[in-house]
Amino acid sequence: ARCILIGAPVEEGQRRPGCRMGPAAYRVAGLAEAIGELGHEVDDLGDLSLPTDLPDAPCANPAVHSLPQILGWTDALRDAVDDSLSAGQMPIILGGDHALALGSVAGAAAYAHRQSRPLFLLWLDAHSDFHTPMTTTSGNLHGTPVAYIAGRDGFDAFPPFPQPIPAERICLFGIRSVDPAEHAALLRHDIAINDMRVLDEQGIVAPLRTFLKQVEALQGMLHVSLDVDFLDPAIAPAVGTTVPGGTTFREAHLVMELLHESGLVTSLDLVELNPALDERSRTARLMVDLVASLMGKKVFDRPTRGG
Ligand code: DIR
Ligand code: MN
Ligand code: MN
Ligand code: MN
Repeated sequence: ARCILIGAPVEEGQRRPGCRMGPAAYRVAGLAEAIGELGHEVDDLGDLSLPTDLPDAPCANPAVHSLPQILGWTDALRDAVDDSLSAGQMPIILGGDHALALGSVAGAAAYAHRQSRPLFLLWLDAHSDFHTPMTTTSGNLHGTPVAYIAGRDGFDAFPPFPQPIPAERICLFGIRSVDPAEHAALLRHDIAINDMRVLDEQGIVAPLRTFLKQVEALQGMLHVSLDVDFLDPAIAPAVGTTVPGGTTFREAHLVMELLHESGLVTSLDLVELNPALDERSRTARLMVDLVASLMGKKVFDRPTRGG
């Protein structure tokens, strides 16, 4: 693949400072080198910056903060991802908190729409991020991208999402923290919810293969959004919203290896890394290793098993 790294130092989607250092931490941990060693072409676009003339955007929900900044980031990310897909590249977004996915997935959706290809979304996260700006009680917009992508109401301040992704093409994977308003809304949608209970019972392989088969059957594009808190806090401490009971080292690598073997991934977000909370870069290095698995790193080549 021809990869393009896009730094997105977004940290206004939540309240704890530090995610703006994420892109630098990935570079220090050797992300470009790890991808290059696997034989891929890799360019680094550098960091996007927040547009200076931000819209004045009042929100009916007084809890919501930093809306103008997030609207600015959404525009910048959407254009950057659309442009790199249009140039035949695989965008890898170095976050930055998860609010950046409001824009990155919009860019992928705009491109997919022009190509008349269906876009699928794999959301690797402890959280469902299914709030709207009207239902969030924390006011943190990093908890809203899946709702925007699915075309829920309540995003009046945002540009209309280009071609919302139908619920049956969205797969939540690894979730174990869902707020009451998200829970109620998820029950009204047909989104595949592979929460930790499902993964404990079935393992990661069967649910993931089921989803990937759907992508393959429609020759879809696949955007993967990887939140650091998908991982268990014991192996990935550098995130502001740790939730116990996350995926293990081996489970996470296996997800990445299966994604590689599928050959279906067309864009990728790496989000919520907060280097101020890391321990000698171990979370950043784990994320780099996971990307390497996604890009084809393995110990032995094995014939791909059908499934
Ligand atoms: C919580 C936490 N559901 C909220 N969300 C996220 O603030 O809306 N934490 N995404 O990472
Ligand atoms: Mn453009
Ligand atoms: Mn998230
Ligand atoms: Mn999360």
